[in-house]
Amino acid sequence: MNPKILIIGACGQIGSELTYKLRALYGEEKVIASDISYSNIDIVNSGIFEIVDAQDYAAIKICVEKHRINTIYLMAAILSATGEKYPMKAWDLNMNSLFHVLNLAKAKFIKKVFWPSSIAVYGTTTPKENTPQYTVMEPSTVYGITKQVGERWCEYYHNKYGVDVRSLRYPGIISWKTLPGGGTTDYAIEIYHKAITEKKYECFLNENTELPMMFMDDAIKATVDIMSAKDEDVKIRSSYNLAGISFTPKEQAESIKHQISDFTITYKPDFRQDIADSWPKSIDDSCAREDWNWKHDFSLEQITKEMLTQLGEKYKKA
Ligand code: AKB
Repeated sequence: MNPKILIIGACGQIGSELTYKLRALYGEEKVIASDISYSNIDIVNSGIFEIVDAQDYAAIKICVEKHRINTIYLMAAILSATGEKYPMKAWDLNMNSLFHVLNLAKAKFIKKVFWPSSIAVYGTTTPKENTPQYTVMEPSTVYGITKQVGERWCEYYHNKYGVDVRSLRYPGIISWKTLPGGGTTDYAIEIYHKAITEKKYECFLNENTELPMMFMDDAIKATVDIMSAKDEDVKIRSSYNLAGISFTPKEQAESIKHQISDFTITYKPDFRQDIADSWPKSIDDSCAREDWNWKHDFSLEQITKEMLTQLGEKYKKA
């Protein structure tokens, strides 16, 4: 199948980079970017862009029919930290948008769906080290609950209605092009911005909070790989564990100091500490590695080098 793609939530951190990558792979006219507002002017100006509210079934359907879309990447979501401030908003956006897209696939308006899940599906009762694909899942955040419930629905729509839905449990994603919004892992990006602009950073998690993380290039590669994998190789239709590396804020600060020797970090944990404490420290992603040959590339040192170089140039130009 030649993909004709709609990205919902294309202005966000992952949606924007996915838009650039998919356009490079399939051609500009094959990838329609959409979001609820014109919040990322680079994306708006980079090709075909439509205003689409992810909670409006009719609006998504009109866009699908207008552009003869067969594949949707649903990247719109309220993340963990913002979800705790606006629980019902998070529930409504994260669940309604998923049902709309799954129902479009069930009704055969589209053929394929990508929907991101997260390490937030896990909770305090989950084994923390090398967390297995199948284990106890008792998420304690609204975001985590929506992702866990969403996974169940993805699997249900696949088993009951034959919907080709594919999903990954993203760890914290580190990138320099578009800022993240409202996640617990956002500190791991802010730290690089502050290292360049102020040479110091006050971290909202404590120094030994170890979390699973990944560079954006790896996350995009995983997304493209699972979507282009053969149908029979995608054996898990809830969501795949996905891992890159794991580190603490202290370890990340050390890696920054290798390049900016006078960088300093202080710690002032806030409400996000409880969220981070409920998540795994590291992830066993052997199912993804076995089923569709997933492999990450970027180490912490490589991420730090790339982030400081790219952001350094960005701030120089600004
Ligand atoms: C968040 O921190 O909420 C997200 C995630 C891990 O899904 N980055």
